[in-house]
Amino acid sequence: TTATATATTTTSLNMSDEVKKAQEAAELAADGSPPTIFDNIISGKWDSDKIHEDDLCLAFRDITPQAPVHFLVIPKNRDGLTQLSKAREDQKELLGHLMYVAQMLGQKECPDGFRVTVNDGKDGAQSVYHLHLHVMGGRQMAWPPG
Ligand code: TR5
Repeated sequence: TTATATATTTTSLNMSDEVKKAQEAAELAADGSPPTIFDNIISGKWDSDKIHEDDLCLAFRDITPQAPVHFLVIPKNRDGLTQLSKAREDQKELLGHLMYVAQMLGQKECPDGFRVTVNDGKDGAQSVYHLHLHVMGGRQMAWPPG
């Protein structure tokens, strides 16, 4: 009985794993990675407080602000840029554009200065795998960061 129960459990686990994989595969973004919440923001499916949009990027306010001013700048087409350390050489211009837009909006909203942060991977405490620049300001920032 124990063996049968174990076999049944294993089989149903395998089946649900397969179903899960199939569901995930069906939902993969164009670059082959799972989509993130930012896809819903880019498509307009979810509301966001947008402060800038152009052909290449979008900037919107962070839902959990860590400073009086806290917004994110993201590429509209992720194209493999799940995180900064996945950047390809042909994406240098896009990376420069994101940085340029970050400072343009940053100096407008925070004339006394601001901070631009990119969290990369586990040790960088990244939680959303679609590259984003955090721009924070409107108060004295501390150093070193946590
Ligand atoms: O931790 P990392 O560096 O990956 O930053 C992800 C950021 O996305 C965090 O600062 C979150 O607060 C932010 N975030 C998460 C959600 C969200 C958001 N910013 C704006 N709008 C959001 N929506 C609608 N949903 C989120 N889950």
